[in-house]
Amino acid sequence: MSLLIKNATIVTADEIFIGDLLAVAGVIKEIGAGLSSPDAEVIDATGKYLFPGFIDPHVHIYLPFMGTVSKDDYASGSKAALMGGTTTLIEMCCPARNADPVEAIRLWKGNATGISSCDYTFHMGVTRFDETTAESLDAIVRDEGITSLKVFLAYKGALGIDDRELYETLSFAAERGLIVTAHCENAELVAEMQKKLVSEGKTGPEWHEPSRPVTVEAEGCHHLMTFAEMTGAEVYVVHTSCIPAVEAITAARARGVKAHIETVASYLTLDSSYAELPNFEGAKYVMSPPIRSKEHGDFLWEKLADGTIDTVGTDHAPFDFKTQKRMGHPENALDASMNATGKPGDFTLIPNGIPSVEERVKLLYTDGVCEGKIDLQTLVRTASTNPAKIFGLYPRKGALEVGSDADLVIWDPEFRGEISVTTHSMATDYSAFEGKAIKGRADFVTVRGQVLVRSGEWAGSGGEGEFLVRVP
Ligand code: DUC
Ligand code: ZN
Ligand code: ZN
Repeated sequence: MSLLIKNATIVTADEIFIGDLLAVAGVIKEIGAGLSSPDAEVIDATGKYLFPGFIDPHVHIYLPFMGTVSKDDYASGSKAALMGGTTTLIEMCCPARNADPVEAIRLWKGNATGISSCDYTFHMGVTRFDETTAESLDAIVRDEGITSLKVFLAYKGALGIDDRELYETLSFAAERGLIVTAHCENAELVAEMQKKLVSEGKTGPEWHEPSRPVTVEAEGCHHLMTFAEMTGAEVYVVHTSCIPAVEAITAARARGVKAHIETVASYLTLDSSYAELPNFEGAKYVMSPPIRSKEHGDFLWEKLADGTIDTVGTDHAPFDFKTQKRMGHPENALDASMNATGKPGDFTLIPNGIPSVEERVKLLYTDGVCEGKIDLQTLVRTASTNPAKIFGLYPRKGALEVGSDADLVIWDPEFRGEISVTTHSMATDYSAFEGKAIKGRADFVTVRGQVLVRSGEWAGSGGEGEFLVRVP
């Protein structure tokens, strides 16, 4: 099946021009002016942007975490992604510390196979490094087509690893040309701050941010940078939220460390006041690292625009408000054993995460492009092209080039709407962006030429996505 998109304003990471694009058998066949193809479905994109499919480099679809499991599956998660213009998902495979890594990646892949409508791959979580780990990871790279790893410097006693394990993971990756993504917060400091605040009776969601202040994140980043410098590993800091964290990474870059920086849409468009909302509503905004005060968000926009920050993901981690987030409510604590003090009901029990895979591009467009904080090319560069380049998917993904996959987003800049839980496709019972006015939407979205969103409506049937094999 062929698709001919006419008169679009074609936007890539490097240029903007008006033209036509012909996709045949799932790949881009021709880009130019006055194209015709008798067999093709023709879409008139006059007055609309044509973007390469957006890539979310950081999502959780299946996440057993903090005593519960995230809410989406690949049916809802990939549909939500596509409705928002995201055509490729890179999910974190996060096995329990005692789990077998090969079994884990097969479990995570199995969740997506035949169900995901997006194309997808995984960062392999290293939650333990012992004498068997190198062999398992080699098998995962060779047999499962994975080339990026994920480590947590936070979540002590759960997903987190210690310094010896960090050293071994980075050395292993450096030897094999793999990239290591990392959640950077000092786990000991978080644990101590949590204990202190809860013992002082500071138990509401608004105390989550003070328990993991910017210094704690900056220390985590500096820590990772030191280990990357010592081992020569290429690293990627996920969900960078604040000024000192970016500064710790740029200082390391100046010393020659190969480090990439990701931020997420929630840090750019929300601020710490949301976690202070009454009636436990603040729990909706609890994620880690926490959402910071506005000055940090402003700084992140600047660093996105000037190219310091490489990518924007979401850290989509969907938990229901009425049940899961309420695990940290005094009246509804489900598992007192996880509490830092042994008492039920405090912010340390609120599952960390914000559902956002559907909203990333809308938020970047509305609050970034329309407000003059970033230009269209920066949108494409940070939300599509750079993730593809960094994670070995370019130019199959992240590009509008002859031979690239026909992952296409026709964006209507005139559309005006509002974000709401009543219309979103994510499985959660709330939206962190409820009532937000939105400019623009993904009108048509294709994955390898298959039209999965048509005139802003879902047109997929599920399972159209493919696993993306990568090689180091
Ligand atoms: N941070 C979150 O907020 N949720 C999932 C995991 C993480 O690192
Ligand atoms: Zn994280
Ligand atoms: Zn994450």
